[in-house]
Amino acid sequence: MSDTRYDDTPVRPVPPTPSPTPDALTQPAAKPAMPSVPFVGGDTAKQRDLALDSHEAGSALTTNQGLKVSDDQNSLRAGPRGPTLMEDFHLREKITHFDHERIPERVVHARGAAAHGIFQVYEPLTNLTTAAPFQDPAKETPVFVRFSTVAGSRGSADTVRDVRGFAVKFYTEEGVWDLVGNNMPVFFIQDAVKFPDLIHAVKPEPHNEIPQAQSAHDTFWDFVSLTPESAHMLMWVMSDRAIPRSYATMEGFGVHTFRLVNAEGKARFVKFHWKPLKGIFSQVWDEAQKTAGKDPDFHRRDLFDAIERGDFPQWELGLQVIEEEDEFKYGIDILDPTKIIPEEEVPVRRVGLMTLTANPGNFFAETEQVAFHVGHVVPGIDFTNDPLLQGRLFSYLDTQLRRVGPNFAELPINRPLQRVDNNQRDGMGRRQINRGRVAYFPNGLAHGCPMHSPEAADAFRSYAEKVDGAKIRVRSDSFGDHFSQATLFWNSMAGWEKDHIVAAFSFELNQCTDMVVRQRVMDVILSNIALELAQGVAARTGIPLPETRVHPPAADLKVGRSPALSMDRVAEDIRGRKVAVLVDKGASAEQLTIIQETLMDEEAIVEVVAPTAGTVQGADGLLVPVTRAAPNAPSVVYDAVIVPGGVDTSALQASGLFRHFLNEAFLHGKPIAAIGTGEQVLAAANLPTVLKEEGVITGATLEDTLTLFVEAMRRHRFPQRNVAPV
Ligand code: HDD
Repeated sequence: MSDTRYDDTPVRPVPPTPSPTPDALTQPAAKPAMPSVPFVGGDTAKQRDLALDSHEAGSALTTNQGLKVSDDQNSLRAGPRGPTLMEDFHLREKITHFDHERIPERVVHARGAAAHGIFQVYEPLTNLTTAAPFQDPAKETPVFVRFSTVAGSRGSADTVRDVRGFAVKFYTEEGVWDLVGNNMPVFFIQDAVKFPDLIHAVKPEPHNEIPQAQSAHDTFWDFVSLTPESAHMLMWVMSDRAIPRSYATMEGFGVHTFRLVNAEGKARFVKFHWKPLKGIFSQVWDEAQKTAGKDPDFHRRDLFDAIERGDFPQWELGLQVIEEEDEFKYGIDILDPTKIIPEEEVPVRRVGLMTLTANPGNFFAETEQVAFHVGHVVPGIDFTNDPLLQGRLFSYLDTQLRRVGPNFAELPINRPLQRVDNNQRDGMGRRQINRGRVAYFPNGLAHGCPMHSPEAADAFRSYAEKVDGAKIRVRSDSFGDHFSQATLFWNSMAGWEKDHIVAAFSFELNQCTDMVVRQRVMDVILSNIALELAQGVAARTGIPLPETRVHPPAADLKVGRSPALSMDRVAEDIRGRKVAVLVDKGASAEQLTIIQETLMDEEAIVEVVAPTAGTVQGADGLLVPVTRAAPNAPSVVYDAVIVPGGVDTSALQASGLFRHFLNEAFLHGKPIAAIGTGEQVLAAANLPTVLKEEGVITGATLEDTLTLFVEAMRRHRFPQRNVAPV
């Protein structure tokens, strides 16, 4: 085709453009390989359902009206250097679609990542509930799980200090059930009417939109210090629970008390828990802040990569079941979402397993458009009068209508597995074609269809709770104790956890500039939780301790401990943990192989980090392939580090990057091991080399080093080095 194909005017030669010619686009030299479209994965009923919407690989590019496009890379113009023509419908369609690509981000929980999976109950729970996922151990219920931070916008970093959302959509054969929880079992407020205030306070301040994804600013602390019911939740958010190592190492909680209802109509109260099989582990604060810069996608990447390599994250579902007659037995109001029922009082019964097995095929279509709603329940699950839950029942439907549109339930990721049939009609983006003239009930013209199901055992019927009360705007007195459980949390922490909480409160308050706000947090919140906590924060912030306590001193109430609240634990294994092996020329290739094999047998991920990418010349003339160059491999993205020996480690010893790597790993309490001459590298980094009890392993044979190293990694961190967050 000539340069004058759009008009006859000869043109001056122009420099060659890098864009392919139309011929090159239509006549590829060889048939291209099929694009590897990530399959929506797995073979659950929901994934098969989603596959119906996938497009065909190898198909021709068309407009949205189905016209084959001859050239998608040059707009239609009057001459090669002339103006673009309005007539170019393909250009306009492509650009306008692009202009409309975004939907409003979630007002909270905007930043998230999700995966598909399955849930299986261990044994039938028919005595407790008719809910479909709990009837048959042989049945796999498809799930879609979205994890999120709360305060940050869509592009914010994963590792900020925040609550994490833990929302599970069950596609049951009786409809969709959403369990929309968090990684903390309580909430800041007791009544949904306060939610807009809470979120306005924590979001960036409205005059300058600062700070992003952080609670460390005046407006948040102003609000919570005037809202003492937030005291218990503040303890969780200032603990390391708010900076998880990964989504797979977080607990999840339904927070509210719900109801389980069985076939006889008998109801019991229930609290839902998700217990991660990989254990509960966190980062430390300095590490989390640095990770936010080095790898803002840290959690999203961890989830995606783990699933891609077949290391499927798993959680057991746990239930705390309370008989109706025991409603008032626990000294708290079970309708109060700022309270837990300690696991030591009502044990968590583990009833089933959730496994995440497949990544979404398209982030927008699935993770962004998924629409959760606490009101999506199935027969056998019901609500309680928790005033926070009651308000949520309104908010979620409303937000989905605004964010995703009136027909959000028809989108592939949201639609139930069952056929939907009712008289709701039309609205923007309607997919279903409802034929016929009848869109009302009762009708005779469609023989009464679609019909009610008064007799059907699997129809939803609300639990017939007796309600009788005056219309009043008051909070029950039973919601009045805001501090005992905050103190319980404090009492249950290990020493290092307390240190981290003191450091977190101090960091946040030192970011606040308003002296009245800072003092109020001390007077109203901290001093009423524990004197030791208040003293620790006072010492680091300079905020004076109050002379008298505003609230009755909770510490004087007989508050015990709940060991289940502590994260001071050892994991069963080191599956999915990431180890850096630091090498440079002269490293022992033989040792490296043994290290890799041993750790990979434990299903850890081993990456060889060297000053540059490519390969390094190891001892014995062997070439060692490098996974990542040191500038691309910050210590914060690894859980542990090991330095093999070699003929000559002088290059490693001299490397500033490696010295920094090792020091940072030490600061963050990570297991560190060195073998043979590798110890010289630790010494060159000025690290102590005799701290076996504190996770620095030296002076042992290769075999013993690896045994001790795996053992140390099961403990995750050595906070007793006591250098990390301060
Ligand atoms: Fe909420 C999203 C969890 C209280 C209003 N919430 C949202 C998500 C999670 C939670 C995990 C993200 C879902 C997703 O991944 O798409 N929210 C909670 C928990 C709460 C809670 C555990 C307390 C126990 N939320 C809460 C209240 C209100 C809302 C009291 C309003 C009165 N939440 C919303 C919302 C969001 C939302 C505005 C924003 C985006 C969305 O729903 O889809 O409706």
